[in-house]
Amino acid sequence: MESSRIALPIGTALDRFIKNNQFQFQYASGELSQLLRDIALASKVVNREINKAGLIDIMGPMGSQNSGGEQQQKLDVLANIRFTRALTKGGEACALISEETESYVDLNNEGRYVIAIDPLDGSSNIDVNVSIGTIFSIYRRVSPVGKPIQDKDILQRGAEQVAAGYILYGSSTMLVYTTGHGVNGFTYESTLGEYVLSHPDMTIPEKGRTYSINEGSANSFSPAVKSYVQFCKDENYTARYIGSLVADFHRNLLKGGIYIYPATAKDKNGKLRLMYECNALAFIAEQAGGKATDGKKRILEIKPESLHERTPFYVGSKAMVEKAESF
Ligand code: AHM
Ligand code: MG
Repeated sequence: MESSRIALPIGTALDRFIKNNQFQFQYASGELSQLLRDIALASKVVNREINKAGLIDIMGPMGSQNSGGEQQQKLDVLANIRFTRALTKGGEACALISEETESYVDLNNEGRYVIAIDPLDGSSNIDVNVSIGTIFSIYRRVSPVGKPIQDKDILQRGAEQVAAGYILYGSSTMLVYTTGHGVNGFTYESTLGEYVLSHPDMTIPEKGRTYSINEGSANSFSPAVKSYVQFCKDENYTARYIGSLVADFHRNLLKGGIYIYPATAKDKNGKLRLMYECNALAFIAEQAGGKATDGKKRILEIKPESLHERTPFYVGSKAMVEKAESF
């Protein structure tokens, strides 16, 4: 794996980085590179809109619900429009799976890729100026181009991802992605309008001392999860929970830690969505040397039965996820 990486200096612009590493892709025709650029461009537009929230009327609820029956925020809808538009214009993606739409969107083109995206995750944090994120997974279309899109194109296992990433709209805006050759992080330089390489070849510490779980639901955790949380306390670990998956994941990626969203009484399969929340972060975690499971099974091995399926999620430092599993 290492031998196929080109080391580029910190400060390298995303475009150049993508171009220089294009040879790593199995089907190096430039389309995947273009897709990554389309996503990066849409994220800059979303970033600009997020930064204006509070000044113009884009905060607060939309008055409608998403695929999961949750309140859509105005920015959820705006972000969905921005990413859909960028990916439609680009023409490399033939279908789009989004948290914000009930069924997948057929883009009616010759694109060879299928995208699963949560355009704006953690959106309950928008109104209070707390970090939010975008999460995306990229798959190769399986059926021949030109024929109708089939279930097997859409419902692919996470292990089939050819690339995945997230954008964190935080104290600075970052894009972190993998194409299966390690993980690289880029920080947005707003005066240049460019993402620049700031975190090359990211690896997650084997073990950390931070656990992230919504303990407000502790009464309905399984005995195993309760015992693991007690273990974290006995070990004097630090509890950190932002309630924005991308932000919690990113912190743990840099510092070491475990993020858990287990099954609860309210959400029997956990709350998080396999296809556009868990798979991308699982791919990144593994590429960084970490681990992601549903408590028993590798997330990337789960065969989705439906677009919006949920799964319990344990992700982060390898030794910590294995310890949690042992409970
Ligand atoms: P969303 O897709 O509606 O924004 O929900 C996902 C978010 C995650 O970012 C976060 O980790 C989780 O929901 C927090 O849920 P809870 O408030 O139940 O702890
Ligand atoms: Mg979400």
